[in-house]
Amino acid sequence: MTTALVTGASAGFGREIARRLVREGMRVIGVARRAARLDALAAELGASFLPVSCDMRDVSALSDFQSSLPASWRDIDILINNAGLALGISKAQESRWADWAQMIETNVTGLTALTHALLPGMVARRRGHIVMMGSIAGRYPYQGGNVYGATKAYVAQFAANLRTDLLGLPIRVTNIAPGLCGGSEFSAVRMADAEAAAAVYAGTTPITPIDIAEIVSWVVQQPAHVNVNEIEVMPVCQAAGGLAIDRS
Ligand code: 8X3
Repeated sequence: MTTALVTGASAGFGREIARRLVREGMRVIGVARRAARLDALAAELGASFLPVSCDMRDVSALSDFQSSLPASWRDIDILINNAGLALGISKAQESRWADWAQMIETNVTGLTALTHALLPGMVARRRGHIVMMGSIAGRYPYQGGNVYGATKAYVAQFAANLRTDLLGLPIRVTNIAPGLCGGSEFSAVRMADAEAAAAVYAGTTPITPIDIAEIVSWVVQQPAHVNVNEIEVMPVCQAAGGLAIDRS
């Protein structure tokens, strides 16, 4: 049976991806900080779901991750690097260092540490698929995107570089770059203000976690010789804007 590990599994994309992969007949290890949320998901998904409470900023726990699992769960076939967050929408010059540091620690360092920990096992077993949750913010600059977008640009380039290093091995790597998504805690966490977060979605029909889970499910179930390098997805109501000019 295929074993997938999903980070950020307690809510939003991660929870929906976990549900979907279990429905597709896989076993899922769900990683998140909030143990109670994971336990609720475990109650829903049963024996096919293993909840593991871990903070993506705890690099030493991530480095030893595999050895901390029950022996029968250690051979991880699919890693869904979903955990990540945006904090703040201020211009760079007005941003808080603590926000930047937390985004880098989670979106870059944690993701990289877990990937580093799981890669050798995938190589030894000659079986694996690493799926990154990137963002359109990693490609298109927008005001207030500063460090969040930069972390997602890292994720996209890390995925591309992994593909290059893994050439010759049957291990796949995919970067998924979603645009405006609703139905998750993303904007509430970013804005720390429920009203401002709700306003992000006013008058829109955003992508949902179910849409993302559908894409992940499709990507990981392609024939073994097919590697989906990257998927960029926006809701129909969103498009890239233009360049900015200061005429003052
Ligand atoms: C989420 C997409 O547009 O809020 O990564 O940066 S966006």
